[in-house]
Amino acid sequence: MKKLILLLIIIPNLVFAESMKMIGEKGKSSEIDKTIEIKMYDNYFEPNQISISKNQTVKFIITNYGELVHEFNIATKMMHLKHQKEMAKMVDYQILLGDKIDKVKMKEVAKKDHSMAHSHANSVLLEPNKSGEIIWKFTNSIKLEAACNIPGHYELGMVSKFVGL
Ligand SMILES: [Cu+2]
Repeated sequence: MKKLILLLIIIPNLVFAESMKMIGEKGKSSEIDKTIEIKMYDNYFEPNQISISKNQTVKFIITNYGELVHEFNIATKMMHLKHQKEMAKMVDYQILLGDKIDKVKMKEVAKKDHSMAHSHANSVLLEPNKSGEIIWKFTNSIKLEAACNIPGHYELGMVSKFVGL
């Protein structure tokens, strides 16, 4: 029984690690091939298309010029759709407040629900007028897009396609 429980804990994490590996890996600052500036508005990114080559390490400097909280998350469309459910939960928990992130509450809730911790190397979540950085190495030829998964934003077009992989 103990083994079974252990497996049940390990398997979802392995699956997660696997899909994360599929989209690439956290890049090293000593290996940056190019830097791309991303501007966030309500509710779109500039640029909405990003050229990447396989095995490039890219530093993204992301700034939120909008009036709402936005996310920049590098993943497959499938992963984004899954992630949107977590984001909806963050709104339910009142962690996401339109133009604010309640970080105290986020920490509190994350103790019970780890999906709410929201610290992955492939994404940043930014309040208005804040900037963030991601260094990402694109190790695979796979269809990727950067998206904001805050409820409604993706549907409104807050997505930027990666081309060239
Ligand atoms: Cu957004």
